[in-house]
Amino acid sequence: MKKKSGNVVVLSGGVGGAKLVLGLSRILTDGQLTVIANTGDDFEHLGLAISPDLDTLMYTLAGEVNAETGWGLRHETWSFMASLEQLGGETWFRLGDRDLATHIERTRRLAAGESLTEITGDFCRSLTVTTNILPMSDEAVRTRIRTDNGPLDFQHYFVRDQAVPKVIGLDYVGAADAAPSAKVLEVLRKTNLSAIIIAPSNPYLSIDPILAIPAIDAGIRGADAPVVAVSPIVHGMAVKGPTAKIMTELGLTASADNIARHYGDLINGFILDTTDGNMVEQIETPSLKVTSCDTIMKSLEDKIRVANSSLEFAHSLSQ
Ligand code: FO1
Repeated sequence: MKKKSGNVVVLSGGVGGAKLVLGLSRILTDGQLTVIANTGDDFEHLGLAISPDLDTLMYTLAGEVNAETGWGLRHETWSFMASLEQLGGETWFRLGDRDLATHIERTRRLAAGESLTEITGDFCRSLTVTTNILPMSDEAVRTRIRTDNGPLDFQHYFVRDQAVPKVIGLDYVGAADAAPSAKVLEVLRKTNLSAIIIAPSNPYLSIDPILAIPAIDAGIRGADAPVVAVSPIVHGMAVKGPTAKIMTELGLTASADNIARHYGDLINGFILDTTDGNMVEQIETPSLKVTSCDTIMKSLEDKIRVANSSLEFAHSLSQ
């Protein structure tokens, strides 16, 4: 049964965050859930405007995502890639034939002067996605990874180089001067906001680019709702992707307590996995409440269960 509570805002990257967002979308009513999505991974490739996290969220909520990869579309075909390879073109970033339509239409509309927020809203409506997916900004913010091989643009680091180079720092180019869209500011200012949830996405690659936009960080701190983060580290390992590797390279132990420390006083609540339950008391402070649950999200039931736990925990913090 769908719940009637206040509005909920989620900060999310792509694949990992989309799982929690899908769970939340199944228990909140239409219009209650807004996702502020990372666009630091966006790039221009083959002349096309690619927004991987927006598309992953949209395809996941539309039930159209490729379940094996967690990104791209199901029932995909790859003729374009095969022909491009024959011509000697760049094929390290895989764009499926169906997925191409999204990038081509987005590129056309951006060139015609429409905003990424408007285009994303229209695409979601066309795919009957009722969750509000908002790009963090309509201005370009680009995550750049400082590695022992020099600086790399996000997708070159993540996909082309398979996250192998050693990370020595991260920059969110353009973030300090970027304004969030009016819709992002509006949703953070709502009086009936019941929770702001930081999805178990990679803090460095997916959440920090969002928080690096000063008005978003200030908007979250000023919002009338508890801020709860779900740990992406379970028992010293990343549920997905290079979070643990990056933490180690940055000189940190990959552990749930270091994730909580990373978010610092931005969060009021922290959810770690049951296997890290022994850390609850160690992390808890008068201003940070900590709880544990099974955070692994494989089935739809898992996603709904973690979504329910996150909402109940957030609501307990505002009592
Ligand atoms: N990830 C890969 O590992 N390899 C790819 O070739 C790839 C292509 C791709 C195309 C469209 C899209 O929306 C996402 C795509 N991704 C691919 C995923 C993406 O690089 C990352 O998962 C996110 O940027 C990190 O959240």
